[in-house]
Amino acid sequence: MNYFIGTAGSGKSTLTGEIKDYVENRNPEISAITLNLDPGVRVLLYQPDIDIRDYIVLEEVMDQYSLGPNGAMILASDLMVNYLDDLKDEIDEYNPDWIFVDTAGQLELFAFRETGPLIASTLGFGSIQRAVTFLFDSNFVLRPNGFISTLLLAASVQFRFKNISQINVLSKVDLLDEDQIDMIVNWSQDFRALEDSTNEREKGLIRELSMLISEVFIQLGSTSELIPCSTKEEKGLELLFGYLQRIFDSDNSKFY
Ligand SMILES: Nc1nc2c(ncn2[C@@H]2O[C@H](COP(=O)(O)OP(=O)(O)O)[C@@H](O)[C@H]2O)c(=O)[nH]1
Ligand SMILES: [Mg+2]
Repeated sequence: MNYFIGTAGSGKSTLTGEIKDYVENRNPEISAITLNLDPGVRVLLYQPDIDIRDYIVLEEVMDQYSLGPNGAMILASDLMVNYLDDLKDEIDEYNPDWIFVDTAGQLELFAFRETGPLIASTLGFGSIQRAVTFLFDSNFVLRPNGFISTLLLAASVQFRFKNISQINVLSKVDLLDEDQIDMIVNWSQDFRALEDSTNEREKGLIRELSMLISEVFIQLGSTSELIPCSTKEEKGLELLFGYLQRIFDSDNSKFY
């Protein structure tokens, strides 16, 4: 069971649909389903197998509680916990090998309120294996400042989902050239390279921040290393799925 988490527009929904197709096309013996946990999304390019919108309709929440779209999104996210048994029943009916979970457009709704971690622990009932894949949007990480802000977010997400292994993905790499991809991946592996790319005035701050962040990842048993992916060019899906399989293979209990 893998949760895709990232800032609005980082590519979560697209990757959810694409990785399911990738897994099923490449490995016909593996069954995979998608679960949409974004109650506010209007159009999805994939057809989710299980959909929170069957239980919660944003417009109805707005009407019923006289809320605007932002307030209704927060409430709708919180209300998801009322339908966990229904979601579990649907999952049981599919009994899949893998579940790819698409989360709310705005990551704070899922990651920073109580709902997300609660859902992840409740749906991860029994010995179902879970992972979080955090998306770094290529549009925002080309400069050290943007990179480090996203890294801070990734670290907070890892901190919120402490017991769950996290994989970090650089999404939409078709928007970058090879040198830029190498540079950013290098930053994620070697914070000194990040410091070297930073201007003199900010070097000290970047050094301190990156050391702290790296410590968060290490303490929680993961790494900040980025996997470059593009759904547009079908790039990196194999590598990402390989990482996910390794997380789950390291534990011999049943996984979803
Ligand atoms: N260039 C490019 N655009 C992408 C890629 N993946 C998603 N997008 C675009 O990014 C936008 C947001 O994607 P979406 O999956 O809805 O993001 P979400 O808000 O995180 O679910 C859409 O316009 C997608 O077409 C990619 O690999 N490359
Ligand atoms: Mg989405």
